[in-house]
Amino acid sequence: AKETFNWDDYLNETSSVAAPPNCFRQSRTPPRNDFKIGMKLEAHDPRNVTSVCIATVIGITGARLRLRLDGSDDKNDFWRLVDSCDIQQIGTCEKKGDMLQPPLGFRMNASSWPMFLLKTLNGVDMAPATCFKKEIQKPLQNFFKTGMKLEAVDKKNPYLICPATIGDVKGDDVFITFDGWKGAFDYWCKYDSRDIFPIGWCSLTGDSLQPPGNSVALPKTTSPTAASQIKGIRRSMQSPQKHVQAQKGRKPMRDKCLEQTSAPP
Ligand code: MLZ
Repeated sequence: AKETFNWDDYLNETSSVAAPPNCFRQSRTPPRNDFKIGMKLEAHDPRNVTSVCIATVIGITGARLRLRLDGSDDKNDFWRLVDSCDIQQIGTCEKKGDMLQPPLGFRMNASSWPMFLLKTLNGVDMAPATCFKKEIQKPLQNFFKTGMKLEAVDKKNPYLICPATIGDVKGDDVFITFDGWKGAFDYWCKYDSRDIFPIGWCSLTGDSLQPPGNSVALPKTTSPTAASQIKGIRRSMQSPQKHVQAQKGRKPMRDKCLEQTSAPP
């Protein structure tokens, strides 16, 4: 899907602007991902953030890790950037005089936790300190403006990063709306969320940016100019691949019909 979506064309077609990089709490050059699958680390339990647990790297995607807490099930995997402050080297917790905790929903009897932990840490492939990158400072204030485009994690499908638009701004909060999904995946977050990225992020990290969805939410009262703009966008979305390529020398953004509403997962 990566080749089929092009930000420059999309910004043109939607007459919109990208959110400038200084809006985001993300390093300008995405941090290098030096982790390997199977490595273990300490992570804050997303369901119980005051507890620090042992986690295993289950997958690697761009600058993010797919993590699973040891002793938890396979239904609660979560994704963290390699420069997230939610993850640290094994031993950090103990150094601070804290204790490693069983994850929420520990599969076994609570009394078996000490033995489980001992076994888990025995002969483990610990992620070395060099894997953990420093989280950058957050921007001094919320610089986002309504209408700016960005790349954002779909919280309902957190392995996906998708084209999005700032739908609203309130104080330190921003409303993330996903292009072409009629609001089904939209959410509010803080401007310094680690789940939102400047455009071009995925192409730098090697993540595959999802193309926008197929449904265009039409404004209730459509001005003649907006109407013709939408028609233009629709035309470019509907054009068969060969036709668009011949015409503009690029690939279409999507091949399905716009009217077709894709169901949420
Ligand atoms: N399972 C879903 C994924 C939708 C992802 C949308 N992201 C904004 C579907 O294909 O319907």
